[in-house]
Amino acid sequence: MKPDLRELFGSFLAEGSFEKAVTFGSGHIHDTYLITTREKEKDDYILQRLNSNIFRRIPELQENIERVTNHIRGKLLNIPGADLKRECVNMIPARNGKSWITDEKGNSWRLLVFITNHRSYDIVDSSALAYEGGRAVGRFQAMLADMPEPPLHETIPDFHNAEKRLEWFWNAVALDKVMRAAKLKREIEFIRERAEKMTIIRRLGREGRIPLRITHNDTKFNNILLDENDRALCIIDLDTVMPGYVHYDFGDAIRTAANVAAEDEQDLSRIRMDISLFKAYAEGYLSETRDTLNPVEKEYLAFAPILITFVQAVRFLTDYLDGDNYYKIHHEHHNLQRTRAQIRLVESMEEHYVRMQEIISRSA
Ligand code: ADP
Ligand code: GN1
Ligand code: MG
Repeated sequence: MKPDLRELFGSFLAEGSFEKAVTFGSGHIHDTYLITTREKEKDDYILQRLNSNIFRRIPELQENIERVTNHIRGKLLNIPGADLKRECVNMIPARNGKSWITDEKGNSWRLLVFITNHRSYDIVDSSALAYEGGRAVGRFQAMLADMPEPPLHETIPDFHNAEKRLEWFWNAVALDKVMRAAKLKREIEFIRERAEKMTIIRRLGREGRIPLRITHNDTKFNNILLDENDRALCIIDLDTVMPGYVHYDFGDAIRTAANVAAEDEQDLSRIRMDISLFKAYAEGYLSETRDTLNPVEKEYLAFAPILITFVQAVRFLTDYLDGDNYYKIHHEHHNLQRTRAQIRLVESMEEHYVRMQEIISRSA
């Protein structure tokens, strides 16, 4: 049975009356609806059914987002002319006094103010846009740098931990739950060949050479909303904001911002990393973070996109081997198509690696 979206909407202290609900966006995790209200002057809303297979502790997840959005709102209040409805995610309290509700089936739902007149891009096609994305992510990290104690909850443990991701991958290969491994020799070999060098960021962390900071951890470009002039407004999708290394955000952003094709492009010959998009993103990012990053963090920025794109390939392939339980898929072999696209992108990044290092060392 379909959820009664009107009734769910009524469980929150929103202004305006329900007009209609449509599914919205291209996220891979939650079920997201745009709720429009009848009154022109009232906000519209985003209603989300949270994916509790992936986020096991909804109260902790929501507490993180409450803290993060309150902190950012506090910063914006000190910036003259800041638009608090569009430059920050705003969660609407529920009638039960919390920031989410649980329906009779045990599903959790939350309501956000819809950020009006925004633009969102799955593919970036100009340096100006890439620069703006970099600036937004850098600014986001800077705004959260002075979050008071206690540390944020780890909403998905070991989220970007390459060692764990590889361990789970090899388990999925061994289990071969849906008998797909036999046809994946080339992809499995690609992962095996590179596995060892992908543990470097964790090792630097263990050795105390790079600090844990508060990072977003899901800086896919379509999680950055821009205004009608393509200036960054807001970073959304705050479920994974938690302690992390800056390389996670930098790498994941380049994975989407500098790829000239879609994340799941089927025609592999169309996939490549564009070095001028990389340069623009890096310059935007460093314009906000140059003074805070330590030399080792800077030294490994160029490697970060290779690491995160590799880990993304591992994650898509693990899900494919597991029978597609994690990411939303749109056809039977979608996770394999995504894996192959990410593998091709890693190869393209490897071809550009020396140039990427030069660009970072020049502008850092
Ligand atoms: P997922 O984890 O499934 O990607 P997101 O939180 O990113 O979920 O939301 C999915 C999509 O919904 C986003 O890509 C964006 O298009 C849209 N969206 C989410 N929050 C807002 C918001 N506050 N205002 C406008 N659009 C939003
Ligand atoms: C998911 O939520 P969304 O669609 O922005 C995933 C990211 C992946 C991305 C790949 C919580 O992001 O980690 O990089 O898909 N989010 C989660 O497209 O796993
Ligand atoms: Mg998203």
